[in-house]
Amino acid sequence: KILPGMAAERPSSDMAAFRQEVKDAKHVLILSGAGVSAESGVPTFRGAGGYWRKWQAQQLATPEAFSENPSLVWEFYHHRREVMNSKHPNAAHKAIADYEERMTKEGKNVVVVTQNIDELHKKAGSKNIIELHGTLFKIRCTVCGEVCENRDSPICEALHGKGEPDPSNPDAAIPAAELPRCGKCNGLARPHVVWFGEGLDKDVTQSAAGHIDLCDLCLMVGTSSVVYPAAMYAPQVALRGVTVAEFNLESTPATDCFKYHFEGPAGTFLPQALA
Ligand code: BV8
Ligand code: ZN
Repeated sequence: KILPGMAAERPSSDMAAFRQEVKDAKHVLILSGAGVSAESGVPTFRGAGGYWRKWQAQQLATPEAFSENPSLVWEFYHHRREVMNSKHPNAAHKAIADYEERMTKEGKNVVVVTQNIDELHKKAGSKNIIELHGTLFKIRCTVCGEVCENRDSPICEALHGKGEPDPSNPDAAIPAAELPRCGKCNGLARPHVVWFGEGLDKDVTQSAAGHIDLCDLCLMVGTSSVVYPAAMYAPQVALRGVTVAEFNLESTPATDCFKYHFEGPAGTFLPQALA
């Protein structure tokens, strides 16, 4: 779809031209989705990786699913936490972190606004990160609201060895009393992530909005642009007439809004673009 005032021609794939814009930029917004972690072996939400047992993520990542069956939802998140024990940042995360380090030394600004909850940008050394949808490694009390970091593996005894993705695995049906509990009031704890139907933290959306309004270059890496409000951010930047470059294996509903589209693995193209 061509938004008003947008260049109507197809996005460019001229890396040399884009690299020149990277050199001139002073405030860079890097938006990322599951695709930036794909080459680290972290399953994306689409395609085969998008299933756990017989469900898709968006059927389990909801407050309704959690209140109906907290044990099943905790198995899902416990599994995703455990998976991260053996996953590491890939060349795309590293290129982004190295670029931020260089730009900071030159007094310039780079911020990563990620939809991912896997903390791989952090592990790669990125400092200026906004986690739009929270993180796998924080839990929040459903009673008193206490948020705390939790990297325990397993997060609790009852989940030890549970959460295997194969559909033949029976649901663990863990009693709520044995699920992760709040360290302060012993209330039932939940993953500190944003589920479908839940609003994003207002401080998070406000700081993201600041970068959307101030950036002079935007990269959109490994996202299918289907989940809102994150899917609106890059088109909003493009509407300001600021250059947006999309890095993805395929075109997305947002591709035509952007000045550049680099089709291929982020692990290949980001190091080229940001070197
Ligand atoms: C809200 C955390 C309101 C949890 C996530 C109908 C129309 C429009 C909107 C809606 C609608 N019905 C409902 C909505 C709203 C809903 C929404 O957008 N739904 C979608 C499905 C239509 N949004 C919400 O509910 C949001 N909240 O609107 O609240 C409100 C407001 C105020 C007050 C109260 C309520 C909350 C959404 C957040 C949900 N949480 N994650 C968890 O992870 O478990 S979303 C989750 O899915 C991710 O965080 C991410 O955002 C999304 C998946 O998208 P991607 O990251 O893009 O991943 P995906 O697999 O889809 O794509 C990967 C891409 O990478 C692909 O394009 C692929 O080609 C590419 N790729 C793969 N490999 C590579 C690669 N690219 C480069 N290199 C590679 N190697
Ligand atoms: Zn509590």
